[in-house]
Amino acid sequence: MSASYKILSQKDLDEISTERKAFARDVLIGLSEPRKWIPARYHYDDDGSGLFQKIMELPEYYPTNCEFEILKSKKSEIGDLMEAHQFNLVELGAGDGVKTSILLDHFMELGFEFQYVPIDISEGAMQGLIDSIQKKFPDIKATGIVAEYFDGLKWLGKIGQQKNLVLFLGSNLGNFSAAQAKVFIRTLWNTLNNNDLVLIGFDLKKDIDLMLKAYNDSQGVTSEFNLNLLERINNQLGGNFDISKFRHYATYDVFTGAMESYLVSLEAQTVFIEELSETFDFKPWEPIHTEYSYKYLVSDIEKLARDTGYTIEKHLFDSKKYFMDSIWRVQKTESL
Ligand code: AVJ
Repeated sequence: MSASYKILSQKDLDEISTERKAFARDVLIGLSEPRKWIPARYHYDDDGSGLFQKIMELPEYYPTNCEFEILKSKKSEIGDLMEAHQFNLVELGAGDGVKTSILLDHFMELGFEFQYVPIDISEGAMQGLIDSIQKKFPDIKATGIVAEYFDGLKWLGKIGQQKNLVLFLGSNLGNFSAAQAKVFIRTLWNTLNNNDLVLIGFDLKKDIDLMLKAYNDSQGVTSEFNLNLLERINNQLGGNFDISKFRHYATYDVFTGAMESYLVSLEAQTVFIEELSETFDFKPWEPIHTEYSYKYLVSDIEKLARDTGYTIEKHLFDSKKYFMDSIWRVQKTESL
């Protein structure tokens, strides 16, 4: 094997420490509040991203299977919308890109000249993605960006007047509250050009038992994924969480329409986090909130599009109507 190099610049090092500092700050804030919480985005260190890839292979985790079906059966409807055959195919929260490869394959067949720009917060996931893309599609031009969504959008805003199709698959938007989702989608609108397209995956409201099963899988992978947050605190911030003294708990809030995930302390305990020089007390059965996954009605989705300056091109459903990929067009005319 030939030697391989990795050169880290001061900028890379700054970024590593700012990401760790942001994590430390958010953990300090979240664990100091009377209702303890940790932002969901911290699930996705390299280990967590790997565990989420395992979740996507679970039979109970229907969103992935549904979106696969949609992309496979509706890919030509998506291709038909790309009148300009030169564009950037931008993907927010790309992960392993397995679903996206259906579209990459189709667009290659159609002879489109596009650049694939996956954006993901995990460098490990990005490395895996770029490797598999190069293997499957040696002719695709791809530029991977390791960044969180808003920083990724800043980059997108700088690339100028090119036509863009932005993918936001897998109900990643579901982690945002209605207010946060609106801000995010409008920020996306700001960075895009008139007539650009976005394709957003929404998990739809459905039978509650099906949703509960998807977030409480029989193999315990979702539990591992959630508990990995505490491992990450131990590894990156010098915490001394005993993982066996917490359990994963996921429930559906019928008022807000969100699946909610928690880590529940099984006994009275005190945890020390070196990086914060701070201890945190847990009462028996005290929860840490770790995630919202909002479920939508079609009417909620249409209102969100209207309120943020898009027109709806197409709603693409799976055969069971559990999930929807909705395609919107950026509208920047005087009529707004
Ligand atoms: C990656 C945010 C779409 O909310 O369904 C899966 C993450 N959490 N199982 C979701 C997740 C527990 C997932 N998203």
